[in-house]
Amino acid sequence: RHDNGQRMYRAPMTAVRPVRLNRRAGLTAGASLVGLSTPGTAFAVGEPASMNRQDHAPGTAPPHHPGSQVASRLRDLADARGIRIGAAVASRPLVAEPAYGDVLAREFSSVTCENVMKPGFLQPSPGRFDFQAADAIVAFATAHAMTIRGHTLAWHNQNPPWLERVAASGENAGAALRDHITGVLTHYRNDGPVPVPAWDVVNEAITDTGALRDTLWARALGPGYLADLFRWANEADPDARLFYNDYGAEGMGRKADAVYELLRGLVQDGVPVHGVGLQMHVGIGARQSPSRPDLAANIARLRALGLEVHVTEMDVKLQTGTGTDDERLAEQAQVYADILGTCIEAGVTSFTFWGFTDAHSWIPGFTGKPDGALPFDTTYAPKPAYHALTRVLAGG
Ligand code: 9MR
Repeated sequence: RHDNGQRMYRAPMTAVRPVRLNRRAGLTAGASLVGLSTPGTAFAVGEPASMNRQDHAPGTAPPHHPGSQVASRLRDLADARGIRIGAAVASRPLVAEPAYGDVLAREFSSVTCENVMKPGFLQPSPGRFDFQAADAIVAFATAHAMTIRGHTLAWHNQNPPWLERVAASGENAGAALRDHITGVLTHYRNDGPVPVPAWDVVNEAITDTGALRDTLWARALGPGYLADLFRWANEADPDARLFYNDYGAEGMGRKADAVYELLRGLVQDGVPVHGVGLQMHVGIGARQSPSRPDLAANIARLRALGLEVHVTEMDVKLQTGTGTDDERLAEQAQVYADILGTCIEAGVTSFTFWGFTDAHSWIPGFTGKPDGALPFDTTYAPKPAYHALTRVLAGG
């Protein structure tokens, strides 16, 4: 089933109201940030009227949001360390909640579209590309001097039904995927008007036990398919930095070994792969996150292949731990700090969270339990994790 990936924002139709668009974000009236809404209208779902976006003129101070004031921004501290600090961005709150865009622009120097650059959004029917929602996020990023990580060209989830059918038929599957990659990277070419410097070309192609995952693309194109995808991407935009992205391959272990071997083979064969994304969906509690030595060793061997290493989707679940709320938040802060510190020492160049506020996180929808896995709480106030991250970035 094609999942539009916005399940957690759905609310009864009675709660749907139009909201004003954010001029500061570089959006034009009529742009739709919401994949499912009628072009020409953007909707906020289930927000109180007071959350409607209040525009303010460029160059003036953003409106005050309770609890959101901080001493030093993550992005300034990260700049000084030579690392990008990023967040995955959802389209709806960027339009509907003033604090969302304000904190995003204030704290982060990189954005990833949480959903809208996936094939189901970018090519909903054969040959008809729809870049509107993705370009709105790119425009926001550009307006705030942030870089963009493109995510993702090939995956086994969030494909449009027509592409799934083509892949299943086996006929013209390679041509369809190649056309998709070429269409997307041509739009986002680095010598064009909407450059996207880095792409997750392939997402999650290895299983938890280290085998090649049996996906629609592996079935249609055969076991050597990954090399072709990187070559097609490189042909479409020779300046794009091309990444392999996966979860559960951060520390040492069977899956990390398999990802390493895959990349070693690609590099050896001269395939244009430039980096690896370690997703870093981890948690508090025993064995819920990689140890510092394991993480450092894995990053070191990947870098020894000549690859750039990014952390691409970090969050730290609280539900995997025990203790009082304060104890769990302190443990979460320690996990964030340990991993960021290890990554900086090991030469990671970009560090992205999968969201940034607990108001919008995939974790509760996925696990069926409330959580709080991100550095800002639901009111956009910085949590202990945020302060721990700033201390690590400041070198303390
Ligand atoms: O956060 C995304 C969520 O909104 C979507 O429903 C989901 C669909 O599978 O994808 C989530 O993002 C995933 C990312 O694209 C790849 N790594 C795992 C992320 C969390 O599931």
